Amino acid sequence: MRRYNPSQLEPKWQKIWRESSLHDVDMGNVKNKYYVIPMFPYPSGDLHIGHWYNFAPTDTVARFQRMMGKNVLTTMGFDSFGLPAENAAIERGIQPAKWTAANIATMTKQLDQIGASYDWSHSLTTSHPDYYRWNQWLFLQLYKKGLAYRAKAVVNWCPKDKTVLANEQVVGENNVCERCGTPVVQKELEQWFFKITDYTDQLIGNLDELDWPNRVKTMQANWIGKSQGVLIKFAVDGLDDYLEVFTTRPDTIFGATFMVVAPEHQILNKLSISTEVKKYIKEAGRKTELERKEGEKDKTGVFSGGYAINPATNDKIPIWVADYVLPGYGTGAVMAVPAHDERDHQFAKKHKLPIKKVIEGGKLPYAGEGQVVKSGDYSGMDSPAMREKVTDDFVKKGLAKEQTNYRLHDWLISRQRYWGTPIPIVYCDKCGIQEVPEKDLPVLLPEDVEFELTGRSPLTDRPDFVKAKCPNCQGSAKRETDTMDTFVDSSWYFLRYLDNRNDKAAFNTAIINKWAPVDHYIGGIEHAILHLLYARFITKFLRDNHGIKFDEPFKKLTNQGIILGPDGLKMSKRRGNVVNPDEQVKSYGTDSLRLYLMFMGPYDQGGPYTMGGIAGTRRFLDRVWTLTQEYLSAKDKADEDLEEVAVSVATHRVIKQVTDDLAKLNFNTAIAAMMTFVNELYRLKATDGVLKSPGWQFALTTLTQLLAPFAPHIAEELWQDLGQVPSVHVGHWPKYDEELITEELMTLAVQVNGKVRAEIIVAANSDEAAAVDAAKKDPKIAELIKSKKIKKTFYVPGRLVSLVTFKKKS
Ligand code: ANZ
Ligand code: ZN
Repeated sequence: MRRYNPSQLEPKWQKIWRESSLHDVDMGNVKNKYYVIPMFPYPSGDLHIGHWYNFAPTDTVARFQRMMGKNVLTTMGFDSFGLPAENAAIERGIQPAKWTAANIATMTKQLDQIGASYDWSHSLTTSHPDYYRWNQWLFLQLYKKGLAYRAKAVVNWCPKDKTVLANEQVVGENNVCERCGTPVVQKELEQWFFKITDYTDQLIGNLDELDWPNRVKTMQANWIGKSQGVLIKFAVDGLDDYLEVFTTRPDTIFGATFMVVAPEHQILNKLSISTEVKKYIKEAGRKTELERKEGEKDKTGVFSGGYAINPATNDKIPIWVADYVLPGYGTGAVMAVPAHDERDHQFAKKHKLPIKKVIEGGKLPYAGEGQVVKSGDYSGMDSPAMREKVTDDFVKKGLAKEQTNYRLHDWLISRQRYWGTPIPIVYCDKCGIQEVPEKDLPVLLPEDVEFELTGRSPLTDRPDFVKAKCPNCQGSAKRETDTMDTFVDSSWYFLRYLDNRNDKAAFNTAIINKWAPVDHYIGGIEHAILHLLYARFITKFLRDNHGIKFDEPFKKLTNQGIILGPDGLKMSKRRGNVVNPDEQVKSYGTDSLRLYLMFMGPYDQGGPYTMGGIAGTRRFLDRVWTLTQEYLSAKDKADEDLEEVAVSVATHRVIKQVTDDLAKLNFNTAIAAMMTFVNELYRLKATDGVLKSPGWQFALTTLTQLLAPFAPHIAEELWQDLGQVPSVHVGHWPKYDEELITEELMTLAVQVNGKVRAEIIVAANSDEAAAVDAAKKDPKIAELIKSKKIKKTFYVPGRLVSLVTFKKKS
């Protein structure tokens, strides 16, 4: 008998599929289109098990949909711009372009091992000019609409290297430059932004329509952070000026016992502040926004020396400066209500400021609703009612204005980095900012640059890049040396996949409108916010300006879970618990690895990778193989008259299970159903003695079909062995006969000593003996009655089986 040898048959089929272009899609046939992709990877150089966990199940979805009759497009690309290539260049003295190309070559080979049904002719690499040229085009479209603009923004700045640093390049307790150890300062620089805030309402509004995990929708909504409140003016004592605050709780205004402003607030220029306050402001300027949020618990702050007048009570209340108030949110000033706001409460305790309760409810700080007290004429009202009333009253007095605030800022897209898409702008002394004409795109990124250890972008040291001609006056101009955030690259690549060879346009809109949106997008939860938000924004922009006819880029989204090391901990080189997929393929084969990844747990949860586990799925495939080979050598002796109901019912049942489970991406239960089915076949084989009844051909061909999306290679081989043509992967998904399943079977509750302990499924015509027998074989029941003797049995056909045992046998 032929042995199952995946290391021979897997590469064989991969070659045959590739050479026959089996998975190349007919783009002209859009009636049944199904566009499913994983999130494309950054080419770090090694395909790790997390990639497999994203890509293999995505391919299973693609193969399943194809067999269900869909015209499926699935492909793969590389998100190849970004900082790691620059770091590698500095560490190893290799050009980012070369390093990236080498990594892509390695990963492409590793990707082949997955046995995925990619149509590689739709692939793309974002660091190639034929892609990033269209990034530049996109930038210009946004610019023409006023949605790409330049403005000052605070950045991390190393005064020694004279360079901007990303947050992760600011290290240590004292926030020093990762390269030279100099303390990092915050500096305002001109940066490029995309005006995503023009789309805020739609970005929230459309969330409802999406077939996405609720968790992701909530994260997006929180990130956008829509908050309805009021702007209220507080006069500043002794100045002809006022402090404006943003509050969502104007009903607590009688409890505002002090004010807090951000260290950056302009009012501080007008108050005469002490050196202590100046020092505090300077220190706050050194912290990043993230650190300020983290350090919030300390509630540091200083009294500014100034006072404001609470417009509700006319009390003079002190103005404090504290870095828990963020300059970029609301007005950068708050009315502090320590009785009803957690942060204000902590601050008041620490700095011994008065706390005045104005809402009845629980223990302070009480942030809920309740009856208003100590609030003048408003006392006695419910807090929501007061909110409306006090807002109205203050608006009438010209002291307040209703306002909706968002946490979402415009998208800062410029990076003072080399390995990214050059921004297509030049600066002319005479004409100012000038866009590079579309016909002159791409602005090519030089691929042979020198990395000075200064950390400065090598582009700034390349006169041949920087020197440009002004498109307006033809005079000399300077080219923009900032490059784009790589999130720009990934914000529309799924559209370019569809028309990736187009050298006249970013894409042909007619093709996009036929094939997009993506029907199913699968990837990690780490992209729940930024990548998806940016892709949604760019899609809406293209809809408004470039004829795209849909609102959202990804109809359905699935997030996979995380694979842990065999020890149950996060995989890391340091811990030595990293599982290398190449080695797993070598030892067990691609199909076993794919199957195991989908069997180990619910897909959105992941779990620990165990060697025993993959050995188990390999054993399962061995059993499938052996059974099929045994059948093949016995089938000539088939006996047409043999009874085959059991085989047939079991087969129809497993089709239904796997079909239903796959549609819901319940890979693990689908695989478990196939395992149960194979066990059942082995049991039937043992009873029949030989594999002679005609039902076996049906059972085994069906099994290969069901296995095909999961373990495509062994399925193809056995399909051929069973005499089937053409490829199992272009054939149809098996259908089940609903009647055969439901008519032939019934569910019975099993009682032990009067309590329902299990449910069993038995043939509909079972008599009492058969039902009792089946009940005793149920694992749960078997365990319960293990050391007991049955005294009496009881049977209600279609309803239940009841077992009564003797009290413990002595
Ligand atoms: C008084 C008050 C009383 C507040 C109370 C809350 C509870 P969201 O919902 O997130 O928009 N706030 C306003 N600007 C701030 C800033 N720049 N930095 C830090 N906090 C700021 O939060 C709005 C609330 O956050 C505002 O309502 C304000 O505190 C605070 F019982 O005003 B509240
Ligand atoms: Zn000019």
